[in-house]
Amino acid sequence: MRKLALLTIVLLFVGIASANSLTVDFYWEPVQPTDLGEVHFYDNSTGDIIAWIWYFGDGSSSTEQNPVHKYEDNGTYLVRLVVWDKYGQMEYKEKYITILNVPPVANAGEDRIVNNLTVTFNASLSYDLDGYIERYIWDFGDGNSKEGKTVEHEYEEEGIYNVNLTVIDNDGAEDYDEINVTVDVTPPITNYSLNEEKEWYNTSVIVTLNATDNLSGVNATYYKIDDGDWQEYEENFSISEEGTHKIYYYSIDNAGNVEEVKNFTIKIDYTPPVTNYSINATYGNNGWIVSKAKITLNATDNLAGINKTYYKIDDGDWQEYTKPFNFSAEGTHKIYYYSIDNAGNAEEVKNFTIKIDTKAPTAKLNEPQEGYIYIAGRKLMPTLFGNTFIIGKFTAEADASDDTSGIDYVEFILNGQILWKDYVAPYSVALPQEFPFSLNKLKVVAYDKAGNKVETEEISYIKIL
Ligand SMILES: [Ca+2]
Ligand SMILES: [Ca+2]
Ligand SMILES: [Ca+2]
Ligand SMILES: [Ca+2]
Repeated sequence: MRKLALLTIVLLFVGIASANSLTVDFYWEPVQPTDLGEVHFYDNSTGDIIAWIWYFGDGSSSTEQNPVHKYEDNGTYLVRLVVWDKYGQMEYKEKYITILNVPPVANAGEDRIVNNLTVTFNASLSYDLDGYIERYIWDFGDGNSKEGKTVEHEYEEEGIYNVNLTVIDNDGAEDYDEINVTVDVTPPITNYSLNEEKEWYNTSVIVTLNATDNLSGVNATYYKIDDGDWQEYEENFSISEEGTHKIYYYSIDNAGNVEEVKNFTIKIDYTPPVTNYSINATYGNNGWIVSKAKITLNATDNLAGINKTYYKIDDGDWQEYTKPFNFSAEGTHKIYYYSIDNAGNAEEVKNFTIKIDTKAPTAKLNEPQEGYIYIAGRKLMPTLFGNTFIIGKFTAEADASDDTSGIDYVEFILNGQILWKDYVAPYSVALPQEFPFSLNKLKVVAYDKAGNKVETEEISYIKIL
């Protein structure tokens, strides 16, 4: 019984002590909450608390010890916590909680490159999580500004502009974003260069294209050769096919401006000219010319055209051919010739032989001589009145020579008829014996190989036997 009484006293004491120590307090997390997130309230009171009532200040309440509450909007609210202990005591505490607005997020879009002075700006990727954006203010970077979610602005000139977007939400909070807008309305400029500047080439040609752009930079350069396909230029290329070629080219900048197509011409010729000769002259026999010769060189070229024609005679100097020339040197000569075209292609040297013999040979009837008596082929003595007598067999003899083409043959003409043609020196013929006591006339005609001839004077003789 005593024991029980002591326990009761102890319990009473503790109870009184607890009742006396009832305190109320609370805190919340996060410390600076927003209207987007939940707020965790924590009871921090002491005593034998058996009941809690939270008044959140926005009209709602909770009887949990550590409630979670979400505010619908930012603002400052008076939070009250009321507690009761098992002894019936009550305490309360009030604190102001500030629920913050969540600021908006501005989004002006990506950096842009445009090829039009009129540019549309769109801020629709901007947002405000806990409300809405009330104002969109654009600063176009050229001293002008405009308000609106989507706006259009016309720049006066091309350039790179720093565009700023300010957004303001329904609680007055702001955010900024900026983008660079490159306004480029000028196409790029492409130039070409060649490894060598010439009108005609006899080698392949290396073409280099170089493009520059004022603002946005060159995106790509294209070219095509003659009727070929357009291809993107990456590095220099060569043109090697013979002929006249047109190369077309242009570039596009990163804004999409397209340069007008330009072109240039390359002319390639690998083929040497062809020169032919012709000889205007009177031809005799055996290819011999028996007059002056006029020599014409005629050159043609497939593409570039003839630059010069040269010729030389035998071991002489080369000279430029300008017009047909006369040639009259006696004998056999070689004429060399070739041409060069305007691309520098030289023809292989060719030659032809020209043989000229304009001079008659010389001839002389050696036997018989006029004014002698011949017996059995032997010359005996001169006659008194210059007559010539031949008795018995007799062989007439002649000399003939030609300096240039040489003797072809010698004719012995007896009484106007060809008695004998002798092709081999010494030239001779046995005189006929059929007509005794006849008066005869004999002469010699010598021909050179070109067909030139010479006649000796006729001599007369009386054949006795
Ligand atoms: Ca907001
Ligand atoms: Ca440009
Ligand atoms: Ca040629
Ligand atoms: Ca001759």
